[in-house]
Amino acid sequence: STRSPATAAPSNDPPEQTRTGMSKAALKQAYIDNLFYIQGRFRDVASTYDLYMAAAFTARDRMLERWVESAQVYKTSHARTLCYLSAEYLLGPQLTQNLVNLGIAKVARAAAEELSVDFNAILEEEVEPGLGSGGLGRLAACYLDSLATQRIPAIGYGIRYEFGIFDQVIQDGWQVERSDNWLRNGNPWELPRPKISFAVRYGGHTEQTRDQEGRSRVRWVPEMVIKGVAYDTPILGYGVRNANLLRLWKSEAPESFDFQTFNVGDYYGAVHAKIEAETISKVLYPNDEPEAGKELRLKQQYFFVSCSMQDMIRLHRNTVGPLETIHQKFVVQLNDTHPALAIAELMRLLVDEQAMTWEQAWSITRQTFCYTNHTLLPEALETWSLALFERLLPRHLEIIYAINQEFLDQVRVRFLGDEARIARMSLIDETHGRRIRMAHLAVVGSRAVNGVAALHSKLIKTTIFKDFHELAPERFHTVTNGVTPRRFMVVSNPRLARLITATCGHDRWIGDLEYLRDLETHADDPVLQARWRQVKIAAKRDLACWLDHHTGVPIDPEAMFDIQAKRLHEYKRQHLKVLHIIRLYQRLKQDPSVSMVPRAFIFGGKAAPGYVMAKLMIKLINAVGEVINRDPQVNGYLRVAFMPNFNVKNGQRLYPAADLSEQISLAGKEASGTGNMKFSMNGALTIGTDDGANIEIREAVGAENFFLFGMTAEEVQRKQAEGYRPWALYQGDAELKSDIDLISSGLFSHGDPHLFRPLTDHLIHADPFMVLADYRAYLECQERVTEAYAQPRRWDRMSILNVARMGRFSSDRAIREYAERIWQIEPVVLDS
Ligand code: NBY
Repeated sequence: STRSPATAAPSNDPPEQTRTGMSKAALKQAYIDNLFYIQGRFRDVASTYDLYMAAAFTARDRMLERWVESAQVYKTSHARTLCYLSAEYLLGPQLTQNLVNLGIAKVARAAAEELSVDFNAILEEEVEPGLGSGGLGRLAACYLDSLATQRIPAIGYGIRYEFGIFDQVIQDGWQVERSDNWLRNGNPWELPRPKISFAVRYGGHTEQTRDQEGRSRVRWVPEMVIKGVAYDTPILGYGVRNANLLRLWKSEAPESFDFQTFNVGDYYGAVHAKIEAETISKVLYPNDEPEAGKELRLKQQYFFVSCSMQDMIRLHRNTVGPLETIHQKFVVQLNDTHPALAIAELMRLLVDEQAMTWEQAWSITRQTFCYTNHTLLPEALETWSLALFERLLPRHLEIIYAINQEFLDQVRVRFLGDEARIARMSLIDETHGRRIRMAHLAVVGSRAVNGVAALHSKLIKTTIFKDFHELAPERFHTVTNGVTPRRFMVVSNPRLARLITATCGHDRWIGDLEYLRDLETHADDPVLQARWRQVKIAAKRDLACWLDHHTGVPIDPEAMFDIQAKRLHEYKRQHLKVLHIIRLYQRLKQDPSVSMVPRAFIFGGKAAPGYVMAKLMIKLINAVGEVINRDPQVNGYLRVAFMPNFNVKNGQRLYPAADLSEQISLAGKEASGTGNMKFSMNGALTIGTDDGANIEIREAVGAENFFLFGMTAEEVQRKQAEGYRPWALYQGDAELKSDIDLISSGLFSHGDPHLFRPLTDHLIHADPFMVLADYRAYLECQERVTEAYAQPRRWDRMSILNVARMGRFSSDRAIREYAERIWQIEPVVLDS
């Protein structure tokens, strides 16, 4: 009957195991049980949403088993634990990822299908937690996956934003932001921990007092107190029993908030305080560069950092004990400067609340933290106005002053009388109104500092951190970013994964990506090449179908898929790509008989809501697309589509379908890039500049399998020092001039010559990212791309070799490097 959960089929599992059994029969039974006991539904009336939730809980039960086991083993082991502090985690959809890491992706699908559940439909139902804005947040998510896979005990700490990165819709070619209410249907992956909560204080003033022994102490009398509550998400490793923990903090008002004020009759005041407390974790700031002076953002940073440091101390107390050894048990990795306040907060907790001496607290703190820098753009380095900081965190300002004084005294000893150097290195910038330099705090308070690619690490030592490098060169490291092959190959490109496994004769590559090398000897095999092409065309068909449905742009899957997907930013130079498209368009219009490889240009990416130029670039892409796509004279050769709402889920549709990956930032500006790795791992060839991790990808796959163009970082520096004059380039290159002039003519703006003027004027007169300087080299390089694509066997070989040689760019390798060189943390093996 339909009144109680049906029995699926006789189970082969021992009875005590059925709840978390891994057989198909056990999974079917668990699925039906969860549908019934959690969703309160039986099969016939269950909605797709109910079916998704039942599947999620079925996976979660199995995850919890590993999680509890890991927690028990970690607790008794003497291994160190890594605390990864990040304001962002861009996790993406969880269900398939977790099934893969449980090792039951196939059998779970079969079980669902035997229950007549359309598995693809339930996957579409899943909303992703978009708790990040771009590469930095996604890197944190890849590292969580690899930390567990590499068996490193780790806790990811962050913020449980109620609203993540906005959803992007395109209206009339413009980006429109829609709020992302990702929690509206509930989140099956998290466990609320109401008992794990900490008070977080803001504002007020400090007082000098004495303790019982008569030592002088500081007491902070805050103006506002809120609390942070833990929400835990289990993170599984692949091919291991280890499971780690992502602990995100939600802000709430303290329980007692209303009574005090309510009793004196100020009910609205009490409600207001509650709203203010809840606001702190309400929304992610959608910028991929800091926006100066946002008070709420500083509150957010302090909020999660304070909860995390208090939690770390609590955990240490629960297990090993004496606070003096906390740096032996924990390492804290700062994902950029957003959590750098943790340095001052740990000092405060140790000195003010645990009555430790300043010297001992500083020694412990200095041995605990490590800092990763993710940007070289000087304007993107985070600073806080001193006035705001003092108002919100008066005690932390005192601590930062004290750290600064001690630090600058040391600098003075080394560089006697070099006051310019002192001013440059100070934690306080006195040149733009008084501001706190978070990057300097992060460097001074850490035992290791690293960049995210070889070039980037070299550049931070010679530019933004030059003085610090001269002072303590041994603290500077490099760890090139990586991405997880579980999500970006196995989950998102199952056809390719199957082909690789069949060709290599094993699937060891999933847990150790260097094994992709086994493909190399098959690169010229015509049978493999034919299958390789079939896999690519199938992915292209899927994407074309999705794009047609969501944008109305029909794309021929036989065309070359030329894709640029990343945040919209001038330094990433989406407009350089647009100039290339316009050039091809003009060539075809002038000579319709010109031979051309059909190309589909596909863009994806969000613009920061306040970044006017980036939003205008989106409009330009769509405007050019509109003209080209409806012009029958060219649209057999050229198509332009803008994928709306590029996020993890949609990214997973793009990477498998790309023939050509666009990585065309101005050399020296892209710290690493990680999309470049995702594309290449899926068999796309890269056209790219000498920038970030492109350089290392090219080295790995072979220069002959990579399309390099443009200036080097050194040439960029030299040109800028000489005085860069884009106007002369514009005047001196007739095609370049005519491409830019076509934009200014109004052809793409229904006759309005003004719409794109801010963009074209900026290119001609300022061009800070030197689009015009690389234009010619880019066009020429694209000719080489066309030539290679016209020789399918050559292209296939290059594509296979790209995949075969991408092993180094697994986040597993990156995490092993961090663990060995920076953290000195040993893996903890769980048996059974
Ligand atoms: O980090 C990116 C870099 O641009 C990219 O080259 C690198 O591969 C990636 C991982 O290392 N940076 C990035 O994504 N940054 C942000 O998303 C970001 C977000 C917020 C703020 C600053 C940067 N903020 O200050 O609010």
